[in-house]
Amino acid sequence: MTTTRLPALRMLAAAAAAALVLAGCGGGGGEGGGDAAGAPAGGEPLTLGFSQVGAESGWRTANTKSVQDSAAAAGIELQFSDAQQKQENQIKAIRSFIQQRVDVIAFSPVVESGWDTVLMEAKRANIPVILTDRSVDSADTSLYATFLGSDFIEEGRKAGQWLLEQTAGATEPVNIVELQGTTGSAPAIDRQEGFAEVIAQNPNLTVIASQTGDFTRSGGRQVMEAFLKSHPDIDVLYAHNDDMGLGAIEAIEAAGKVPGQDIQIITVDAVKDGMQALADGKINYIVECNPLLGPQLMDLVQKVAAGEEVPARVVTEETTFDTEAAKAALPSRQY
Ligand code: GZL
Repeated sequence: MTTTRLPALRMLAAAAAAALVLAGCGGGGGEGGGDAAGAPAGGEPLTLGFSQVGAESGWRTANTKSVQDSAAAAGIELQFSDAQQKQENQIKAIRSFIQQRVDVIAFSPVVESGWDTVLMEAKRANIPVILTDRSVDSADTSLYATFLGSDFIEEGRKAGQWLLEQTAGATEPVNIVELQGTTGSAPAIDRQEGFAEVIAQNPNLTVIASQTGDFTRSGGRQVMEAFLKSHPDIDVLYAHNDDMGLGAIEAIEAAGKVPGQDIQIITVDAVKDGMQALADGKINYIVECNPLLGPQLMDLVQKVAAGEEVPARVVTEETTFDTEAAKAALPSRQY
């Protein structure tokens, strides 16, 4: 687990920006939206403790950059911790943030379960918690102020809907293999649920194998190699993120098959490498999952720190891409 402070220079710049705003000299703006008033009444910048899942995918890298850039733009001092995809590291980081008496804690829970105890400790310490990207399965929703992130079930439905339309009228069985995200994580559970709900409308669509690739390229490649060995008749791959889909493409090509043609591929995220494979015809459809949560997160941080009401749920805007849409979007793609 690594916990990094913003380099002293950036912190000084952030404090200076906050001081300027406090002195009424600073303007609004900055990536965080609104004014850059990241400072509580005392003039000290707000401190945000952020525990990130890890650095497992292109999506995660873009999400981390968005959080870090937005904190700096909003004049918020960021204590950033990379949990390397381990829940125990996130729990340690949250306890450290509590000891440091940060103003707000935010995190993307690597899995849905096992958070009630540490969230109760934050509540007892009177430190508000914001869930970003992924949610938790705690029955007690008073343990966090709000959840900012995508509707993963809807993302799964969008992937299933595209396949349903592509195979309308098919009389032959359509054999699907599925690369699941991290076991126990909200996106893996929900993307599988949404996809299965929609493809159930066509009995010819069957998931013949489903296994976790842990959201990584290497995981996607290894599991796809095994799928190809045990299933010579795969028609479609549904991967819960681009990175696993890109790893699977390596395995498909190594097996002498043509990705996007012999095996149709649907993924989720729409990061640049995935969009390039889509433009090249190796992936057939991508459901976007927007990682640029930083500006909305900093706005929520300032509001909860000021004791303002915030919505219990903030859903991020996102779309879908086919090959033509990917070609059009690539030149201006931010991540
Ligand atoms: C989704 C996010 C997932 C991405 C993966 O919001 O939690 O984790 O889809 C990432 O690429 O690893």
